[in-house]
Amino acid sequence: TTRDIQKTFGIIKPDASHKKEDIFERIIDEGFTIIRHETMQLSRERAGEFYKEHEGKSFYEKLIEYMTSGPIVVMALCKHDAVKEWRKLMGPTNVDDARKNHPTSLRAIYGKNMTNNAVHGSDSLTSARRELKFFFPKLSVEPSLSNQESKEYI
Ligand code: DGI
Repeated sequence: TTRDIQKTFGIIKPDASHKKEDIFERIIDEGFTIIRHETMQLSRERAGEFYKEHEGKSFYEKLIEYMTSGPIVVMALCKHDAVKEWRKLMGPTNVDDARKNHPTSLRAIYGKNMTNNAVHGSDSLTSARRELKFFFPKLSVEPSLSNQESKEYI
């Protein structure tokens, strides 16, 4: 069921990465386990591959510029229903909407505008598996695990 322990993938984007410690604290307060985290610089090539579904869209160039403009923090997160829960903690893509309607979300607090929106999160279990593999190739990406089993994987 969706209450099973899941893994999801998140990014703290370039202009929130200096707030990494505050954001980690909030993530842990919300009941997530940060299984892995790594600060890195994304190349244009890797950014393009990661965001290939958006290639050709009006905001694509801006998005690639932004994501390669400074260090990012990639994270493997674990919780019950982690995919949905992490999206909820992030808040909506549009920071104005986040501030108005989800004022305690990470995008409301750390986001600046539609492009510079502080955090990324996988939007489904399928993308979580793809994105975890992309950044953490050695991590097991079982789609869902019972509490009992999860001990062996985390
Ligand atoms: O999953 P999300 O990050 O919430 O949103 P997404 O997968 O649809 O888009 C990926 C990122 O691309 C998003 O975080 C910000 C950027 N983006 C999406 N739609 C727009 C956009 N940026 C601009 N400037 N305008 C858009 O309409």
